[in-house]
Amino acid sequence: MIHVITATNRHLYHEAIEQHFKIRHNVFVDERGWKTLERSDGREIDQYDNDDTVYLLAMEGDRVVGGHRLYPTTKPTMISEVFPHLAAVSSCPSAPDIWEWSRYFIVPERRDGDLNLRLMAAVQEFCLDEGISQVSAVFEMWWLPRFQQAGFVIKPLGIPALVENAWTIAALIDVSDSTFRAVSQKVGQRSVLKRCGPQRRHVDHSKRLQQEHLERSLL
Ligand code: A1S
Ligand code: SAM
Repeated sequence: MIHVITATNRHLYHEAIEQHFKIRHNVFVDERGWKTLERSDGREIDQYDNDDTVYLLAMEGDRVVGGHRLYPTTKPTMISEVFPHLAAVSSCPSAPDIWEWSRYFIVPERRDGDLNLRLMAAVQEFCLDEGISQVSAVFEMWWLPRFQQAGFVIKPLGIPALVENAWTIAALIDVSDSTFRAVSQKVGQRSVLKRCGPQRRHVDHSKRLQQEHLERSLL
């Protein structure tokens, strides 16, 4: 199953979260060569890993085999802080019901297509459950046919540009019942998510972050 991990239930997943930071280092720094993310402790962690991050991690027993994360766009995001030029046609997304999606990975031994579909289903299921209507993301162009195969509807935020020699685009991806139905039919399961321990409502949380930011800026 794909576990929903946030600040409210993270105490149940300490080992899994640490394992996933190490896998991310292996995958994104060593395999993908994203050297700006290299850290001497072998854990890949950036400014979007904090109490507001939601991790959707695929686990087999205690072993993390894949995952991705979501981050509220009512806070500064990777698009607004690192890649605003990729959203030059529209503006950088910022709304309680839009979350930024990133760090999608599968361990090499599970790259057979099956887990990939479940991870695609997971983002749609989680967002539908939570009232999140779109996710924003920065991704290399080779994701486009992958999204199309999964039935995802994409709206570009700007024109593609080279990021470290890879053609990359920022886009919004719609969350919908029809997309979720299409992808979960391919998976052959109605639900792929597992929730343990205390949960929070994420759109409400994102609204609170927006309000706090507004109050701070008025001081
Ligand atoms: C992005 C942010 C997200 C929120 C969106 O026949 P093949 O091997 O060519 O088929 C491949 C390719 O078509 C394509 N593909 C995968 N990696 C590619 C790359 N680096 N460059 C160009 N094309 C690539 O997908 C097909 C299937 O890939 P796969 O690895 O055999 O299997 P699977 O199970 O679909 O896993 C795909 C992912 C991307 C999850 C896996 O390869 C992985 O974890 N890669 C490292 C992490 C990564 O690059 N993540 C994307 C950036 S976050
Ligand atoms: N979509 C990606 C993800 O899911 O994390 C990141 C965007 S782009 C496809 C890949 C490039 O973004 C790489 O060159 C990587 O070094 C850079 N990158 C990823 N996270 C970053 C961060 N927090 N700050 C600066 N650059 C980052």
